[in-house]
Amino acid sequence: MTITKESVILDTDPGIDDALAMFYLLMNPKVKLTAVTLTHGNTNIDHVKRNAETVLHVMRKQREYLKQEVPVEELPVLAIGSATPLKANNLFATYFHGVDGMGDIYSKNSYWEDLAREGKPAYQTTERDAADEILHQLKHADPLSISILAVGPLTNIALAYQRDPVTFGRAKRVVIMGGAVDAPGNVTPMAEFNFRADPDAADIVMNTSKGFKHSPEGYNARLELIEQGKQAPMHVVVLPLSSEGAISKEEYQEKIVPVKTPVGELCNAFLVWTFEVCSKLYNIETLCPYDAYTALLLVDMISDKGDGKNESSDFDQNWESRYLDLHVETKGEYTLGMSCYDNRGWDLDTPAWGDEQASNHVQVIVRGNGPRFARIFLDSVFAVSVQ
Ligand SMILES: [Ca+2]
Repeated sequence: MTITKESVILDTDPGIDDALAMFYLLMNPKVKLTAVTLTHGNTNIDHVKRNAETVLHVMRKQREYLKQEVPVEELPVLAIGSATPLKANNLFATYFHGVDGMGDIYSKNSYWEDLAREGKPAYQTTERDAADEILHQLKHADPLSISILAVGPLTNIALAYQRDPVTFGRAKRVVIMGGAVDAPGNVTPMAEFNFRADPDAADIVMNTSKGFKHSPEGYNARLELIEQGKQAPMHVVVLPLSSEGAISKEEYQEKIVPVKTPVGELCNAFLVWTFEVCSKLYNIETLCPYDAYTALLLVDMISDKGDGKNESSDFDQNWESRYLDLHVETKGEYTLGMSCYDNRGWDLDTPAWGDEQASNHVQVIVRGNGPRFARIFLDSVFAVSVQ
């Protein structure tokens, strides 16, 4: 059986759960990770860059350990992106990820920083910034063949759209970890961190979904628009906050702590911090690596060619979604970054935000399968290498 492999650009702010998502994607046989584009977010862009480099070098070490060789031209491009949100002030999550964004691993052990100095390639470099790299890759690939997975604030994605909306529309879909829909926020009562960290960018990206139809007709209409050099509506998928996708302390101790591979060593170095913080801040003994959970969502969507028809039932069996006219609050004093939609029902006489033609059409995931995620994630990133 041939495996359907999809090109994926990961936009990310590592970040602990970002690092876990990176490892999951780098090891996944269905994914060809063509770029890792970096944004401010969990910590500042300099720390984010160092962390991404560390993850990619640890992945190089993992390949050496497993005696796998990947030619340099097949390694992902690493592109540095925006240091600040479009309009808002920077918001960091160092209380959760540590000042360095990785649970203060560098101050405890210089090994992690020294890895990048070994002089061996772990990624491809570019002079382009993140938004330009995204556009460059979309322009030079078949239309609707590259997916974007965005697991940080959406600044780079919004910039790519603003710089060239026609080329941006060539992306097959953009799958986003973000927003709190029908649930409280995490960084404020109303808002989830990634949407709150750049609400203007998040709203711009939601707006790219206007006119999207997830059907064979919708797919063909997108292709036609692209062929005519026109802007095509974007398939925007949002995985909002939920309590699903958790890894328990027991699973961590059983499946991760004993793992002595390069990937296991790094994850253990930062997860010690994470479980302490979860216990101290939230009085919970579980970790919800939302970014990795969203990476699984993308992998489950790969069998969909973009026309709403899944060849495998992984998505249909494990995820439930609704299409919402979703917007993001950009001006609120108490509600900045809030996910807003009309939950009074669709059959009202007046459209929710005044103009029915202007409705967004965002696919929002309302249910997943947390235990399945924990099993798949732990098996694919850690179990293969337990010695
Ligand atoms: Ca993230």
